[in-house]
Amino acid sequence: MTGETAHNLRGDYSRMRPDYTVVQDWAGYSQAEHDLWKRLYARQVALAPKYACDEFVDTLAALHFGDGIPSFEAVNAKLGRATNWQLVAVPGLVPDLTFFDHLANRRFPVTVWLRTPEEFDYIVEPDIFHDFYGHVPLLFNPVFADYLQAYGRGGIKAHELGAIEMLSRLYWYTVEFGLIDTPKGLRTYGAGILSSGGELPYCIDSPDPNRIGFDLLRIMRTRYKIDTFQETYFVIRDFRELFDATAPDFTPYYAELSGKEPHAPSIVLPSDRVYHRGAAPQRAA
Ligand code: HBI
Ligand code: FE
Repeated sequence: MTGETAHNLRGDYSRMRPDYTVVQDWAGYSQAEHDLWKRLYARQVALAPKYACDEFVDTLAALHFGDGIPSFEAVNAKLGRATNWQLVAVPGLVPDLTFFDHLANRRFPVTVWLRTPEEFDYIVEPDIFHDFYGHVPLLFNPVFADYLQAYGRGGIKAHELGAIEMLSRLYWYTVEFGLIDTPKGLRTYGAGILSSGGELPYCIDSPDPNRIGFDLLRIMRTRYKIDTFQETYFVIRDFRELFDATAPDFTPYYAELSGKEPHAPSIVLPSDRVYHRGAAPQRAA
């Protein structure tokens, strides 16, 4: 989310440090919250083998955080050894530049509050289940972990160039809603999908959305919606493709795209490498 300010968000921003980090206060979670976490986890982990990439499923199996809300401290010991990343507790969404700065320093911001039972199926703002269950397992993958740091560094530069909107589309269509082509067929690695009860089967099984091969400039020019299932998913061949795409300096890409009309989320272009053309009627731009 870009441009959110603290006053219209759910978290408690009253006791945060200048870098927006807070204490997780793991002892403060109620049994009801731990039980809700267990229900959310049980639903998603049952679907993971069929729809999530192996890198996610294998790490999930090794981490054992299904019994209740995890303590970031406990996971940080393992995560630090695996890829030298650390989780930092935050009250919720933080300003773009703060977010990028944490990623650029291999710190992943994880929200401390958990959704209500009424939000079991859907929540707009990222809560601890989305941030932790969706994002943390892939931080154990060395190539993906390096990609995320490169994204953070790119974000700081994009902020200076006024290009955050284009760069956040890259994050949206990869880190949050990306698909990956595997010998077993298409799978997802996107946190927004992995933590969603409905979108996890939908992104692979539904005939409605487009599924198009990864193309950096195409993605940075394609708008997205934050409150519906995606109308288009982009497919990488492997994480190396993602990391290599972020190696060059993006300044010339921003220059090439500036002034050009962004694409609607549902469009399919003649230049697209199409895995699946969506059956949904082309919605209004
Ligand atoms: N803050 N805590 C948190 N988590 C996010 O995923 C996040 C954020 N701030 C901004 C943001 N994401 C995106 O808009 C970035 O792409 C800029
Ligand atoms: Fe996220």
